[in-house]
Amino acid sequence: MDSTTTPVTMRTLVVGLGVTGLSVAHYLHRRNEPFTVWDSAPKEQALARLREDCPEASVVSGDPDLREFESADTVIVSPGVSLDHPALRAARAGGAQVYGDIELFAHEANAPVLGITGSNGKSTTTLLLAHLLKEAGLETETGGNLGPPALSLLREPAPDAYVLELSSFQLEATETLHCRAAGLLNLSPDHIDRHGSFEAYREIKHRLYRHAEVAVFNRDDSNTRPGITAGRAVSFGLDVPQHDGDFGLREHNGQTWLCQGWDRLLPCGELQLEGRHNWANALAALALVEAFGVRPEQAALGLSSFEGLPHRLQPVAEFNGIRWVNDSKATNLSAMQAALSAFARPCVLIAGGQAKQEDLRRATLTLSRHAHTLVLFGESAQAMAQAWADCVPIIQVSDLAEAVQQASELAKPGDCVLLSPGCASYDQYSDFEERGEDFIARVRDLRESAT
Ligand code: UMA
Ligand code: ADP
Repeated sequence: MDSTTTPVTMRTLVVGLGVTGLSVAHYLHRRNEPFTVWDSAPKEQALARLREDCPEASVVSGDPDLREFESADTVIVSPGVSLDHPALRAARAGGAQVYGDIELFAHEANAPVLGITGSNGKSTTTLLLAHLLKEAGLETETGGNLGPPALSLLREPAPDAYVLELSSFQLEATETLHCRAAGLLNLSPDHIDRHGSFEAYREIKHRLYRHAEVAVFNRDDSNTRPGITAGRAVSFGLDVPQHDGDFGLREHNGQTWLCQGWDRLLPCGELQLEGRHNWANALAALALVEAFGVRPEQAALGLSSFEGLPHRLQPVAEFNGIRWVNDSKATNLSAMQAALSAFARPCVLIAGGQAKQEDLRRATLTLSRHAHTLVLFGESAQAMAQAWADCVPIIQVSDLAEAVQQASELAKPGDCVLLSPGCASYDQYSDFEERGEDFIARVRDLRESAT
């Protein structure tokens, strides 16, 4: 899309009526722009909300009428709908501009934007960054992929900054987003079914750097290194930084410190977040905050009051000498490996669900170092058991209830039982939150029956 033109024209189609579609509808309604919503199977609740808030909108459901798409001028697509969808191909063939809600947001943003993407750690780093800015006395609006949708954040008077978590699905449909600073945390295979290959996924993630003033990258992950077209680059990593402006770790008096160049900022032990991966997230947040004009030594003061998010290495209970930890948000192998590595002692690991297209053998070394027993459940249990048979004792069960029961029998005092599935939840749950809540409820039942 041409960044100088108004993005919405007369024949506008909104594709998808989830939270994004509704936020787009509200946006168009406020501007008195006529539009039609298409959703293959809209939810009754979303329809009711649309009818109430935007009574002028027409809605089409079921199979798309390709002629409607061919004659559209503008199609605003929800992130869950692939740009390869036949209806969107028809729209492009007919000359329509096709883009997502973040592109609309980019045209409307009335304050600097800090953008965060990556395969893992986006939500944690986004909320940590917002927390640091707030502690520094700045007002932010925070959302995007972690919700609420970006367009719903826009307000007058403008906040000091918008902090956005951005997914590959959103970046794919974004052209002109200008970030004061853009952080790409890490890259490992994810959403390959949608993007076709790791290279395509990587390229889409790099779109965040395109109009960024400062590109924050992870020097431990060469896939995140920005190309020459990006703005000023600042790196973070879990080693000693080689340049004054970069972020990393230093040892001092027996403690590991977060630092920038030579300057020590905070001992890692003062973070409430567990695991070295969270040190990386904290360093990325500091780099982004600095790009916004807050001094890292001031921002670091806010790090220790951040408690982390539910379902990410969330402590659930400790009884009979056993710790139970919920990391249900680990929906890919890299997140599962990061979680396992966060514990000093080997864990009983509960894993499984709907596998992503990943090479399971990639996790064998971490499993043999950090798990003493594996309890596998869900659709992928059989494939995982086969791939990991020679590195750790395995028990296969049918669901999480059974997994918790088995884990309680296998764990010894001093152990940690970790739910870090390494898989999506959709085979047995509606989302990772439902899976995590189920785990928490079962662990609490167990604790009650144990006391
Ligand atoms: N739909 C169709 N045709 C299709 C596919 C979907 O009509 O081919 C319709 C569905 O019937 C449904 C609507 O589209 O009514 C849903 O749209 P959506 O899937 O884009 O979902 P939203 O509710 O708009 O939520 C989206 C993000 N969803 C996805 O990327 C799949 C949410 O991220 C995000 O929080 C929200 O926008 C606000 O920005 C979720 C997610 O799973 C949490 N993200 C992925 C992840 O984190 O790994 C990328
Ligand atoms: P995202 O929004 O990218 O899914 P979250 O912050 O919600 O990221 O964390 C998702 C999962 O990834 C959790 O299981 C968490 O423990 C793990 N995780 C968080 N940060 C990292 C990181 N930097 N590297 C690898 N795994 C991480």
